[in-house]
This record gives sequence, C-alpha cells and structure tokens, in this order.
Amino acid sequence: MKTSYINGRFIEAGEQELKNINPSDISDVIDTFSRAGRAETRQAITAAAAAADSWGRSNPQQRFDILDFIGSEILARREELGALLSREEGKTLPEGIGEVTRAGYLFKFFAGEALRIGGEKLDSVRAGATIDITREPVGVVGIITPWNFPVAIPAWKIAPALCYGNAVVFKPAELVPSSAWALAEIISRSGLPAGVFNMVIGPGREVGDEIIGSNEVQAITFTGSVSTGTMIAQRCAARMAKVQLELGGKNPLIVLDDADLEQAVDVAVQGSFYSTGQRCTASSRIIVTDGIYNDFIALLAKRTKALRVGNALSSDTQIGPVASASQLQQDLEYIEIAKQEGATLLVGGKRIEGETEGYYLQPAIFTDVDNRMRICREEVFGPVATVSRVADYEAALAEANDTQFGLSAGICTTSLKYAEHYKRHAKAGMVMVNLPTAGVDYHVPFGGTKASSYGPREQGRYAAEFYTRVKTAYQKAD
Ligand code: UN1
Repeated sequence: MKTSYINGRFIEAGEQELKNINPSDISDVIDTFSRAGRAETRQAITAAAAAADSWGRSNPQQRFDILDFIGSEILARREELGALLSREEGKTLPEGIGEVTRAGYLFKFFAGEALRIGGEKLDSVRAGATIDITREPVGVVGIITPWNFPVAIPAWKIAPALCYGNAVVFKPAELVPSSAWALAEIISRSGLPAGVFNMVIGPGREVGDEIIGSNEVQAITFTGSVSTGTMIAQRCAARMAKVQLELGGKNPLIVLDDADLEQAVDVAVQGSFYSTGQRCTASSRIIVTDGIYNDFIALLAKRTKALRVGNALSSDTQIGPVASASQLQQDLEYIEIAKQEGATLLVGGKRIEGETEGYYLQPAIFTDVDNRMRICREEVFGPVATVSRVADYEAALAEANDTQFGLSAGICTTSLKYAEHYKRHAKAGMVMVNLPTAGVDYHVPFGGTKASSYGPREQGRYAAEFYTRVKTAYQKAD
C-alpha cells in the first residue's frame, strides 16, 4: 500500500484504505493508498515548520540543482507518467503526456528563478541612509490541489514554493493520488532536506481542515471550487495567513462574423471539449454574431458529433471519460436543468457505453439559451457548452462580461480593431485571440478576476508575490 510522505520518509500504512479507480475502466484498480488523517497532517506541519528556517537560508545553487533534478526526471519519464495520469484522471494520452511535460518545464523554470531572486537598493530620503528591499520566504505553505490536473497544478505550486525557500505541506486530491505519489517519490530522491516537502494523502475534512487551521502554516494556495475557496479565504483572514485561490470559470468565446470559420470551430471544440471539458479555463459559453451563426453552428455540430469518446489510453480517443461517478452525475444534472430551462440540446449529452465500463459522456451543445439561465451562469465542469446568438460585437462583449467569473475570455476574429478592443475590455485575467480559452503557457502569470481568483497570480515571475514577503531594511550609512 502506498502512503503519505512526511519528514523525509514514506510513513507506515494505517488502516483506512483508498482505492484509485480508472474512470475509463472501473474494474481497474490502479493503486491502493493508506489514508492519512489529522495526526499525520499535524506531523507533516511540525516537520515543515522545523525545516523551514534552514531551507529558507539555503543557497540558490542547491535550490537550482534540486528543482532541475525534479524537472529533468519528470521530462525523462513523461510517457510513463503521462500514461499513469491518463489512467487515473481520464484525459487522453497526448493530454496526459502534455501535462507531465508542462510540469517538468515548470520545475526547470523555477530552478532558473532560484538563481534570480533579487532585491533593490535605494538611497533614503534622509541624508546618509540607505535602504535594502529584499524578498524572504513566507515559511510553511499549505498546497491543496484539485483532481483535473494531477501533476501540472501541484508542480506550479510546489516548484515556486521551494524555489523561494518555503517548506511545503501538500494535499493532493483523493481522486488522483497516483500522480501525486509519483511526484513525491521523485522529490524524495532530489536531495531536498527532510521535512521541507511533505505530502499528506487523505480527506479534505481532516487533512485540508488541519492545514487551513494551523497557525504554523503561513500561506495557503488552493485550486478548486468557489464554495471551498470562500471558506478557506475566511479562515485564512481570521488568522492573518496569506491566501491564493484559483476557482471556477464560465469562460466566454466570442465568434464574430469576420472570423475564419474553420479556425473558430477548431478553437471552440478544443476549448470546450478537450480534457473532457474539465478545466476551469474551458469555453462553456460560445457567443456568436448573426452573420456567421448558421454556418458556425452547422460545422460545430458536425465536428462535435464526430469526436471519438473512449478509453483515455486508446490511441484513437479524442475525448476521455468524465473523471468520476459524482462528476458524471453533476454533468447529467446540468444537462437536465438546461432542458428544463428551455434550451435546445443540439447534439450529444447522453451517457454512452465504451468497450470497458467507464464514465463516458457525449459532448453536449445547447442552443436557444439566455445568459440568465443556470446553464449559462454556473460552472458545469464537463463537456457541455452553450451557443448564443447576438447582433454584433458590442452585444457579444456585454454578454461575455455578464458573469460572476473572469478567468479566461476568448475571441475569434480577423479584425485587429475588435481583437485590440477585446483585450482591453474583457473582464478576465486571461484573454485569447484566435486561440482556445484553455491551455496556458508555464512561464507567464495565470489567474482571473471576480470570483475566479483571489490573491496574487500564479506562475511565471509573478509567483514571487505569493511565495515571498518583502522586507525593507534601513541603514545609516555614515
Ligand atoms: C489550462 O487550461 O491549461 O483547474 C490550465 C484548472 C486550471 C488550469 C487550467 N487551474 O482547470
């Protein structure tokens, strides 16, 4: 049985068992884990707190070497780790390998950043005094990750945490522990001192609850639902801990009359349905202007019907299964809600059989929608998209921005004027022109506005804002 990693070792197995099931074939048990609880989480926090100070003073070469080792091994094993990821989460093999590759490069990026942690030196406004502005580690960072990116999201939180000299208590999603365990196993051989990195596999109501409530954890970074994120923000505020949240999305994709039709349909299919739509960056609201609407909808329906849904590991699969029984149920419930609200189900939306028993769902498109419907306002987190029809760009922009979320916003157009205008006026943290709303680079900031994100940005050099604190030191010079 596989176990949690605390204070430099994989701990003894306990009694509570957690089975990791393949969503493409529920008869396939990938791994069995021993579930940790509150006591183990407290041990991990204590170990991290004890290791934080000396790791915070480690030299940049040591940090570079460790992060570079982790990144190199991930990249060298990308096919194997990608297959494991696809087997446990259900995204297709190319998507799994792509995600692992991204994770490898994330570690490489932050290996380099460890060498570039700088500061500023200024003269004081008082005569004969100088000022140093430096960045210090925060201390112990609690990292709580979702199931939809089992390797990339842990990587984009763990790599900067270690880069900037923090100790880590990491709680992966219980649905996808195998990828997290493989990552921890690599980290365990990287030369990192015991206690600096800890992984606790167990339920949110115990493991997550301990991490969020502990005064020894100075910062929490969380990707997941709005309801859990709101609770975390409130509890962190109450004890003055730093917090970084990446939550939901209801991302619009505008298609204008002047768009390249083929390209726009590709962008929509990729953004809405790849990774089975299980991305907070997925395009779930497609907003199309009058002149291109009929042609767009006809081609989108044709392409969507032709998508091959199947076992994540089969080479001809384009859309893998939904990740779990409960997520499938949520998707089917939203499909029912949309029908009851009066939307027209244009294609898909039915559960289908595969060669093996899994959670297969046909990608669904709804038309005749109104942006006030729940199907247009709430995040489904599945392969379900709506298409609405509007008169012109101005109406499309207003509808795109009419949402509680603001993560990613896309537009397909050949007009420089509209592309420029949209980049400025879309109320979202990320804007995509003639590119899918989902699928982001690893070296630039990631995050949104409104209910999608809270706290400093993730990734790229901007990650330093969350993983460090700024110190201002004054000195009398003469
Ligand atoms: C991507 O679109 O490449 O949970 C990344 C999510 C996001 C990551 C999306 N935090 O879906």
